Amino acid sequence: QVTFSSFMRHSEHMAYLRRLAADYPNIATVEKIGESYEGRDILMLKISSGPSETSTPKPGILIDAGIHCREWIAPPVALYIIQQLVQNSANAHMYANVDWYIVPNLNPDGYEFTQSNNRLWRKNRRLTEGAQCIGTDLNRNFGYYWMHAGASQDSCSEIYAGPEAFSEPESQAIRDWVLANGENLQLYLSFHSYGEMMLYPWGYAPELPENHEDLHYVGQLAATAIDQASTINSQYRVNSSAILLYEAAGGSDDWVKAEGKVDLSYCVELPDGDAPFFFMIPARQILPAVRETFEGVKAFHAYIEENF
Ligand code: 0X9
Ligand code: ZN
Repeated sequence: QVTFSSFMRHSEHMAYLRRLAADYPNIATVEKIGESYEGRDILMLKISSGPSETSTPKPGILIDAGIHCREWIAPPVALYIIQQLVQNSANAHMYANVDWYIVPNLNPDGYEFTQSNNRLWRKNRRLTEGAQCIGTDLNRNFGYYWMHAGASQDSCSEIYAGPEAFSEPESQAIRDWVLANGENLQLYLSFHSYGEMMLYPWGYAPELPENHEDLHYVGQLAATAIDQASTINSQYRVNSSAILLYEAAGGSDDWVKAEGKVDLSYCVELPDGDAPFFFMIPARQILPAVRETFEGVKAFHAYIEENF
């Protein structure tokens, strides 16, 4: 079970997914989409009421969290979405016509390292052959305009992009799943922290995709829903990554949009833990943060259900 009153270990996240799949076999299934460098499972929970009964397939929503392992609020947000969909019957309508694919922890090695060694670790834990320092920034390792801007070839850098695009098992896991199963995906959300921002592509350069008006409109719908529900005074900003934040190539959001062909793709920068904690959001703020974020997810879902 999950209570959202404390941060859980990776093994507890995975046990929760397996438990749900066992308890709710008609709607929840677990798929292992890959393994981290140190051999931890990367699991996805699929939530679906079953195949479409018409000739049009159901739209899918792909969500991941934990790419940057110190951003501890992200996995609970994904787990709360899972809990609310599967275990709160008031939300059953949300998977009637839409399929959900949720990966609560894409960087389990890094996450466990932040639990036991270094709370502020950001990258994964693989040592590139011949490199000096451990770890690749998974959000610089995706293969769309890889290394174009805001990324480094110095292995000791926090934004080390890896020796080549998709050199890491964790980024490969999402890539391979999207390429094999992504045809009907309409929305991608990647949860990060912090800053209360709804970021859309492009991140590699201050240029906008052709559907930027839709991206902005839908992002704003979600942002407004969160702000209105917020009990911690969240105030989201909505814009493209490169324009609002900084140029940074190799992000999952850019790749999923460009190569995964998912038109609506966002990096959601969740709230922080207030100065001086930031990434180190205190456990008592988990519940308010996950609750308000779910209101944004409801707004995203409503748009997808209505438009696809
Ligand atoms: O720098 C990042 O990877 C993200 N910010 S964070 O503070 N969580 O590290 C922003 C990524 C935005 N998307 C792209 N640049 N593609
Ligand atoms: Zn991040």
